[in-house]
Parts: sequence; structure tokens; C-alpha cells
Amino acid sequence: MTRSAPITLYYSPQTRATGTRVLLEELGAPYDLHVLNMKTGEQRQPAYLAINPLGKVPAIRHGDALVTEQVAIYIYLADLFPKAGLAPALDDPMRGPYLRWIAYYGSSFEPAVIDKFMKHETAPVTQSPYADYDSMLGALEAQLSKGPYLFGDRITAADILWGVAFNWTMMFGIVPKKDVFVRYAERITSRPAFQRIGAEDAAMAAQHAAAAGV
Ligand SMILES: N[C@@H](CCC(=O)N[C@@H](CS)C(=O)NCC(=O)O)C(=O)O
Repeated sequence: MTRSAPITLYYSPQTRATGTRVLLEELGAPYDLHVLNMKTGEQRQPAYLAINPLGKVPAIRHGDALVTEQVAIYIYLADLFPKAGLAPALDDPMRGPYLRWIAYYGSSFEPAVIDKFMKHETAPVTQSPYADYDSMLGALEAQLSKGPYLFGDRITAADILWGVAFNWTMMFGIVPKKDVFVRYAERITSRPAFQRIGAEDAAMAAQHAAAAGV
């Protein structure tokens, strides 16, 4: 497959797919949107379950490659467009830490925030994938305190992932609005790509609600 094969982003506004779209914009990547109206349940129809059997967005198709799961998509896309400089190269000493903090999002942060949001009884630290909520968030806070980005002055695709994640988890009151998280999220959400997609998302979400009659 050629790098220049078309990219399709399976998308719904104001979801976890928003961050992927922001990343595509930050990368200057050409892409098409395949929009799903989640308010009418399009994500659970057979056509989309054939793309992602979990019925979740984001997913991308790049030529013959179908990629689901945000962390995989972020790594894949940032590597696909190296000129944007958002992915440390394989021989860059930052590559390992970069992968660590991207994987941390899916393996530790997401299960922790969902447990917290749903008020689930949590597993003992030795069995929980994230130890406990405070340790999970404390490790992030320590890393971000060095600032302004996860790896100092250098912005990477991991910062797009985390900036968008802090924005929505603070909005839902799951993550506390500590200065370090608020300032970090603002660094990403004030960028033109997030502003542009945020405005388009608001309009698209209103259209979806109207189409669903809600
Ligand atoms: N593990 C997935 C989770 C994605 C996810 O939870 N997406 C939500 C949107 S924020 C979704 O598609 N929900 C639709 C549904 O379950 O009906 C990932 O990291 O990409």
C-alpha cells in the first residue's frame, strides 16, 4: 500500500473521534469523513459493525488497512506523516517514552476514568490495570508538571491525545480541574485545529439531534 492511499475517518461529532480528526488536521493530512449519526444508532447497524465490531468510533481506513482504537490510530497516523514532526522516530530516545504515554491512555487512564465516572467498585491494586485512580493520575501530573508538553518543549501526537482527553474528562467532572491539567488542556484546545473542529462538531451534533428528533 502506498502512503498516499486515501484515508477515511469514521466519525461522529463530540466523541472520542474528535481528537483523531484534530490530529489529522495537525498533521496536514488529507482525509474523508464517513459520518455516523449516533443519535439514530448508525454505529450499531451491520454496515458499521463490519468496520468495527464494537460499534465504536474512531476507526480509520487507509487503503486496505483498517485501524480501530484511538491509541493505535494516533501512533499509525503520526508515523504516516513524519514531516509534521509529531512522532519521535524509531531511533529517537524519546520514542519509548512517547509510546509509553500513548499506551498509558488506553491501558490505564480510560479504564480508571470510566470506573470513576460509573462509580464502579474498583479491583485491588494488584489486579487493577491502573493500580488505583490517585496513583494513575499522580503519575500523569508528575509528567505534565515538567511542561509545557509531555516531553518539555516538544509537542507530539501524544499531547493532542492527552490535551483533548483532559478537556472532556474535566468537562464531565471526572478529572479534577487542577491548574496543571487546565493549562495543559488549554494549550491544545486553543490551537486552530481544535477550535475549527470544535465549531464544526457543534454544528454537526445539532444536525444529528434534529435528524433524530431529539
Ligand atoms: N476503545 C475505543 C473506545 C472508543 C469509544 O468509546 N467511542 C465511543 C464514542 S466517545 C463510541 O463510539 N460510542 C458509541 C457506542 O458505543 O454506541 C477507542 O479507544 O477507540
